[in-house]
Amino acid sequence: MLIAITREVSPSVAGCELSFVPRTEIDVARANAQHRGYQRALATLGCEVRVLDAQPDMPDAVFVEDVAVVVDEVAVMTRPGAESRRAEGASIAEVLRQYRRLRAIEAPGTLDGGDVLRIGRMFYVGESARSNADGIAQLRSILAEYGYTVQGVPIQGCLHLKSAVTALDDESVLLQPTWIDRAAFAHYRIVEVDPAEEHAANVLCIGGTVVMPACFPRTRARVQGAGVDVVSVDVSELQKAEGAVTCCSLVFRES
Ligand code: CIR
Repeated sequence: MLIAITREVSPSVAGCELSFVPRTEIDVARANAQHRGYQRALATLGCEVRVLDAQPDMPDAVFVEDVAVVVDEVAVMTRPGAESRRAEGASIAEVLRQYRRLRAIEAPGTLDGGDVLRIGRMFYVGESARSNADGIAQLRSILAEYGYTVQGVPIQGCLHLKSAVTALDDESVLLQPTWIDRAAFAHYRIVEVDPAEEHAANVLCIGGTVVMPACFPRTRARVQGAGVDVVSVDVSELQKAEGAVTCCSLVFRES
């Protein structure tokens, strides 16, 4: 059984961190409705969806992906790069403790889960404004204990590594070539986003199907053309908070 941890949208989401997206008004009720649609999509794909209460004082707390990295053997609590987000992990740690032993990234390391892309036994980690060399080195040393390899990857012009590249399956990636060097992923089959859909590289792969935002039909066609099944969800309000589909859940095997 797959567990998907999610958290309701904070009523204060309008005060979210923004780096590469201009601030526009967010309709919180609509964001919540879209978020429920996202949760339904995960349930349809076989996840047991857990929904944590909103954190009224933490605008970005819906983006649970950023506070932990979960593998079969361990959950690593991150230390998010944005100071405003450092308190989000405590309640997530309490839930993850029910499933995994916990480790943690310590200061001065910083790491956002959005920078961490797993493909098989490899972890690619974005060298971003949110994840520093110390945080990446700590993750490398923790995951090496379990036989995983961690490799830093430079990105430019976007928030996280997974803004620029995500996995379609263990052999294929969906990539935005203006934000990341294709060469780092040359040994995978590379599907590029449609040039008209700048933010389309963030998709969430669950059991062979990818969840992606509904507003990227051209890239969806490319992904389907590569033989990958797609489920589309409308997350337009969450995109205004610089989120997308990977960031709204932590998905892992129950045991
Ligand atoms: C932030 O800037 O931290 C949030 N407004 C968006 C985080 C999105 N996280 C993700 O894609 N993993």
